[in-house]
Amino acid sequence: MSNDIDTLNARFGIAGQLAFSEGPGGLALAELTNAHGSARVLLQGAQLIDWTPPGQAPVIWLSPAARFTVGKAVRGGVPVCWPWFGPHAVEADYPAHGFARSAPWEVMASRQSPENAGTELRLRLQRTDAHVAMWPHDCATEIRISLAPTLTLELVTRNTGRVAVTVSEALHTYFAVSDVRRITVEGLDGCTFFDKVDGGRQCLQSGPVTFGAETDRIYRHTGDSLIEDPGLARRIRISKQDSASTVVWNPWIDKAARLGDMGEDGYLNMVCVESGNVAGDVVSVAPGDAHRLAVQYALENLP
Ligand code: TA6
Repeated sequence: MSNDIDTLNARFGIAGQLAFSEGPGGLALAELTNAHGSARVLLQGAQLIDWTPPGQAPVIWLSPAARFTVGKAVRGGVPVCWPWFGPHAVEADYPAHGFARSAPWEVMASRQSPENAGTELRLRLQRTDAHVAMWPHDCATEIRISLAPTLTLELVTRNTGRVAVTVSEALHTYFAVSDVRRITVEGLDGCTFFDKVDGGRQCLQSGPVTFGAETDRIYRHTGDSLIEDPGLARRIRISKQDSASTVVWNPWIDKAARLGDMGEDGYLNMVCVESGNVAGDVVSVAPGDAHRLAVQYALENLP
């Protein structure tokens, strides 16, 4: 199915709630709008790049230097890391974080959700020969995005083949913060983590996570986490289901400069808190089964 804008609007548009357009770099864009705010989703990578509740600053960070290029993940938003997280275990030239985040996805469905006055969009990964060459398994990969009182993303891996498949995955969410030096990430106290800045050393988290240098940690963690942002007088609550890993990342100064698309001091205004199943917590999906990784993001006012 093509991502022809007129066809998309005819088939899936919802008056006043969901419209498709040609976005930056000519990439097809879905814009969701309702009483709970607005969100924008690139069909490439099924990458949400904006979520702004009413009266709030954007909750999701998009690099001011983001490049919108066909076949390349955009810096910021919610990149979908699938069917592997990080570098490929064997093939160094395979794309980091898998191929889903830079691939074409097709719209499967859209609906108003009367139960919560929300708007929902469902997308499916379009398998290409290149994908099959890198990952020769039969899977249908879908994502459901719902703009409602909370923002929900649900990544579904459906095994349509005859043998079990193993995936590592993450919703690699960039959250917008006032100043990363003045926020804390709560909810990880007592969790073990691999410190990727220190050679993957296993450590134990004590108290909240604070930021004063490059931070790249894979926590074994299944509960909620909270980004406390006094500068914006808000807390972002991150709830998740079927996720054994939480990744916390800020590139800080030198890595941000090496990345080249973080913008001037962009690292100060973002933190990644990623929900997934990575490192030792890969997921095996039996033939005919489906695995659902889901997150809900909600804002709370700080007193
Ligand atoms: O999730 C953290 C991480 O794995 C970091 O190590 C860093 O590589 C980051 O992802 C961004 O990766 P990307 O391929 O998007 O530049």
